[in-house]
Amino acid sequence: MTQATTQASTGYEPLTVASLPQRLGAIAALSDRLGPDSATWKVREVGDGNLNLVFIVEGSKGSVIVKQALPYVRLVGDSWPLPLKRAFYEYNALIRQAERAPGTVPQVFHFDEAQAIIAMEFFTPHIILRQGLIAGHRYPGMAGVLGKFCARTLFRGSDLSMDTARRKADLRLFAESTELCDITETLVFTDPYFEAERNHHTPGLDGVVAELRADIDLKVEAQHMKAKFANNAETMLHGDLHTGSVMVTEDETRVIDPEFALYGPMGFDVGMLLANFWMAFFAQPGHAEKPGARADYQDWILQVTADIWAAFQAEFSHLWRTERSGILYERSLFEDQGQPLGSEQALGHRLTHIWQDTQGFAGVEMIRRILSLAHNADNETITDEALRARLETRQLRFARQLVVNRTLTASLANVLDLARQIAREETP
Ligand code: SR1
Ligand code: MG
Repeated sequence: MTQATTQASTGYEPLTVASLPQRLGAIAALSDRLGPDSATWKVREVGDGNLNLVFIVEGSKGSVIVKQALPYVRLVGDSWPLPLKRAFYEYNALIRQAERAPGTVPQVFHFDEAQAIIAMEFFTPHIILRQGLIAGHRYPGMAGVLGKFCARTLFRGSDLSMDTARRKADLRLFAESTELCDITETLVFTDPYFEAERNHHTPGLDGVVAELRADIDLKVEAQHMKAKFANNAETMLHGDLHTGSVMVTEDETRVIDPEFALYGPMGFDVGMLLANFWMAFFAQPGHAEKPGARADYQDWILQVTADIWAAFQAEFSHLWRTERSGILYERSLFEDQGQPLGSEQALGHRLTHIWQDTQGFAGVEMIRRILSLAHNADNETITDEALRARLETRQLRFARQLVVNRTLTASLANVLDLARQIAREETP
């Protein structure tokens, strides 16, 4: 891989640990927080994601995160170019999420579109949730925060809440984020279902992978999920809401990294989030100190997913009853006509629709994290390859059921029963 080069037309240049203090030292929004003498700032590059440079900058007064987009996919190299404009979408998503779910996302201190730089609040001593789940840590208030975050951002970014002019302006704005949208369309919904060039999987999975790719019902349903993703601009999504996009301490939960933000179906964010907890659930035997040591912890993870969904439903219902001011299901048609039951009926239908989509999107997310390009550390850090293959096989079987049976599974309790049952079965 060669390093990103200066882009002559815009003056874009990637930051380095050495150049950052001098390049950003004159920005008052940063020196106010870090201290005026930028030569004394301590800078570390900590980006371990798939796409960007991420620096922690510490000064005498405090610390900030400086995130800069690279003109290519970091995970792959400069053979896969990617527009810098994704920083613009991330910035726009962050300021909207801050309005819609206050206190949950990093505050932005400075944005430079030409340099694709966002300087923002550094959450410390928080860690990435995925690492906490691998280590077996519990986070008591997390489910409530995540459920509310989804309900607030998804409801308040939709036609249920926004006026038509602002909603359509936002739809136009995010519709231009075509390259990141294309990444999701390709890596999540298409590549897993055939031998795409960028795919890879654990060697012991060859048999089950062949079975899945021969499974016409699964393939058709996965394409129905892709059609929903591409055609249903219900709300502004985070777009990449996995456990690597959540930072936690025992008392605080924060959501980061919405660069994949786009208008899409509500169930996409909820489904991706629950999928990543379900993958953490199935992967636990690969991290157990001794066989069976993580059994209680697995129960806790499943309970978290139940609590997220319950918090989501409760908050979404509350917003439906108190903030429904957009162009859909207008109060003038229901409450104002003395028909509050009509609006409750419609709410029930919307929640059922989101629940069905949630299952389908959760299933395709799990499948792609095992078969497509971008895997997750829950599975990848299991060094015993045979064990990893067994645990991933269970995830694939569970995911297949979610996608194919999403309209038939009545409740989340049924889904959790299925997870427990598949986790108990010995995989051939
Ligand atoms: C090429 S980017 C691969 C993945 O990383 C991001 O976090 C998204 O999940 C994307 O699908
Ligand atoms: Mg990310």
